[in-house]
Amino acid sequence: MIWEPDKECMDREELEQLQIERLQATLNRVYAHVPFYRKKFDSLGITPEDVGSLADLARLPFTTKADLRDNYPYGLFAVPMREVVRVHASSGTTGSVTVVGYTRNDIRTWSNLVARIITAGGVTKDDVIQIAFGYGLFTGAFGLHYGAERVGASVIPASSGNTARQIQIMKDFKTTALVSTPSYALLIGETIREMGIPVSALSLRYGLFGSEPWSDAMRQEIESKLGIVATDNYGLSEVIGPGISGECLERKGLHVNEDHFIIEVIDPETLQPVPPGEEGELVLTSLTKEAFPMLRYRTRDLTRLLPGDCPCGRTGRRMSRVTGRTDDMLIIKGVNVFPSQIEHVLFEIEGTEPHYQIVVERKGAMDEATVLVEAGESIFFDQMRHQRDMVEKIRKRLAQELGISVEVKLVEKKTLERFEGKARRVIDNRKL
Ligand code: DLL
Repeated sequence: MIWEPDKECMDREELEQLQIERLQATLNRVYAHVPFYRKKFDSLGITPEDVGSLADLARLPFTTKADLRDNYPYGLFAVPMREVVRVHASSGTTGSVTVVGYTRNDIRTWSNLVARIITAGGVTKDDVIQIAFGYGLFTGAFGLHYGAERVGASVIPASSGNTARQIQIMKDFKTTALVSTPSYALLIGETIREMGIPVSALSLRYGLFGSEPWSDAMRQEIESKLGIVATDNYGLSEVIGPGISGECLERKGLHVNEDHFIIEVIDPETLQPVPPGEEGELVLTSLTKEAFPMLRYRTRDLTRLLPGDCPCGRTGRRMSRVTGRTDDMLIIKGVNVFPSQIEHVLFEIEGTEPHYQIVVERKGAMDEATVLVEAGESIFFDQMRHQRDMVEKIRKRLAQELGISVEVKLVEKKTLERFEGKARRVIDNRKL
């Protein structure tokens, strides 16, 4: 099922015409109402009228997290507060908090966009959907909640945490769809096993997960533990929250809601577009937002645009999973390392659990990285020799994958911290 076929299946020409019209309206709006943008345009000698085609977008300045911070809290709002009906804030994992706002119309748009993604993920009004994101300033819970109500599903606003209670609700209320971070879904899956509840006692069918990077291997693990079909969806509060892109059941990349956002992928060094299909930093421009329009926002997220059409019929271009953030990237001994590379290796190795943490220290002038890996019970209580072999195997594979050597330490099952929201994989103790 497609939520808005007339919008989601537009042909490119029609879509681009709509994009340029909406872009011009957005530029007029920010030029008239947001002094920050007007100043930037004036200093570059650009007026909204100069942007006559989508190609002209490249002449506009980027917006960064620092710009949001400098204008904290309401400096980038394009409407007076009396028109703002909701305020959210970014999680602030990488610095200070940024504040975003929505008009009544924005909430309507947002709900519709999330409804598209929920529908693409298989959920209909016949489903009972449990939202296990933390309700609050975070956009995840309210975004998915309103989208699910828009679809007409029965929404259980469980919020995150209290895992045993989540499972009780899931069982008693006959939840058919789960919404959470992938790491929390995994924890729920493990806890279900520990509680001795067979998956057949649950009614779960679908899982819609997002808000942090995860791999295909992690998807398989979650699917088998929960007996569901899991889809990935992406968004960020600075641009709207969830609702920017999501997978359909083909699961061949995340369809971008291109009638509401223009997507660019750039080289973060040169700031030029990367060749089609290559990985780079995602840059997003909102086309319909009233309270908090966003021009060429540098998300810091790494992705690439995927070629070809999707059999589902949606024509919105697809982006690959977000593999990490440019600012998540660790530079260890001068080599770029992403936590997702480590996750990838661990999933390949039998006998390890998909829980890991990377600890980076500086000893003298040298970086030392240790990957803590949870070992499955059979390995941990096995002979020392087996443990040593396992460590060696992981070390070799990581060295191949990363191009540097790292230490590996096996730890007992359940000793690494579990997360009910976004997982924290890296502990960087270097005072850089
Ligand atoms: O996490 C919005 C969201 C909520 C998306 C629920 C999907 C589901 P923020 O808290 O502002 O907003 O964090 C945004 O999280 O820039 C990415 O780095 C990361 N992120 C979000 N979705 C994904 C995903 C929400 N599917 C930041 N895969 C973004 C990888 C993701 N990373």
